Amino acid sequence: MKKALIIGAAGFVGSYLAKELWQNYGMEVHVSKLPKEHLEIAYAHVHNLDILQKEEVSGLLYEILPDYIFHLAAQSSVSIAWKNPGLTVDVNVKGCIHVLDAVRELFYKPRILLVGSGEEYGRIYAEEVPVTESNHLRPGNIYAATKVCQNMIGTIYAQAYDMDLLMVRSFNHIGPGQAPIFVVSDFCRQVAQIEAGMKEPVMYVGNLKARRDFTDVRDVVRAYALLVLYGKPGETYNVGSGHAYAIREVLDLILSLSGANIRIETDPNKIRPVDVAVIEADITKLHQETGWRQSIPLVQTLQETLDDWRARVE
Ligand code: A2R
Repeated sequence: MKKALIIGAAGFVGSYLAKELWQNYGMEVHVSKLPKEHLEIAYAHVHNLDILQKEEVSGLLYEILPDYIFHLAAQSSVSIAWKNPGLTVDVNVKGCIHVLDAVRELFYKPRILLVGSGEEYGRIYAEEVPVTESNHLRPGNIYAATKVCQNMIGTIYAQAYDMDLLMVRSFNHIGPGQAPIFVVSDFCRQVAQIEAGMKEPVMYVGNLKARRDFTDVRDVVRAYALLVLYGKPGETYNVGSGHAYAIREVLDLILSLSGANIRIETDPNKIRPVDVAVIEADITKLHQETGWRQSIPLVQTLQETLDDWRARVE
């Protein structure tokens, strides 16, 4: 039985990935969380780990001896990265180096997937859409810059130390359970609160013109699993739907799922200092090498995310 370790599993993606690996691949699944976090997954072994402590990373790897390592741990909020760039650099760059060095020092070569972001492309010119993996990287925020750095360091480690390491640039992933600092979850929470009479019937929104590539988190973790099985070492893969929607279109879809009469207002706090107009993935490489295709349509994800918030606000 293959063993998988998911580092940083108490966030949005971790438990979905654990389920995918256990249910569809029969792997023995180990997950790590920060000591302060709470995480219970019936079919996974849960471990405490702070990736800023290199010895802790090495200790856990020797304890588990995983075949596959999924590195999800990150300070993944763009807005928190503006407020706390130092922490974001520490966790996303230094923490990643700790993981890579700990793996490099093992007596065998597990396969590692480093999870990056579509934000790494930053400003994408019209003629570059949809964006391929070889596109220029022009990160427009601190979070994106740290993920570019992670990708570059990963590429160097793969070459210099012949490590079995792959990287992904994941575009916006959405679904039930996501924190409301992300746009779809935020909108669904506001609608659920309005429906429950907990909030005036006004939605506060940021930049509605930005176009983003949204994929259901369950499709995203399916891509991660396929990539550790079929991807090529040293390579970077876009993971996205291949289609960008304006935030306005997403908002309208969510509103169409609710009977409530809702007014829209702009909240200046939700407008980011630098925003990128269009982010859309070219997913040819992922599809050609793994056969992956999006399977869950956007409207289904929005419906399930809204229903999840309806249950949570109750
Ligand atoms: O920041 P927190 O308290 O929410 O904890 C996050 C955790 N994390 C750490 N884990 C170990 N050592 C650290 N020093 C450390 N700092 C933060 O990593 C959180 O529980 C987890 C990452 O989960 P999320 O932020 O929810 O990311 P998500 O959506 O699961 O995405 C997974 C990956 C991330 O690398 C994103 O940047 C990328 O996909 O898009």
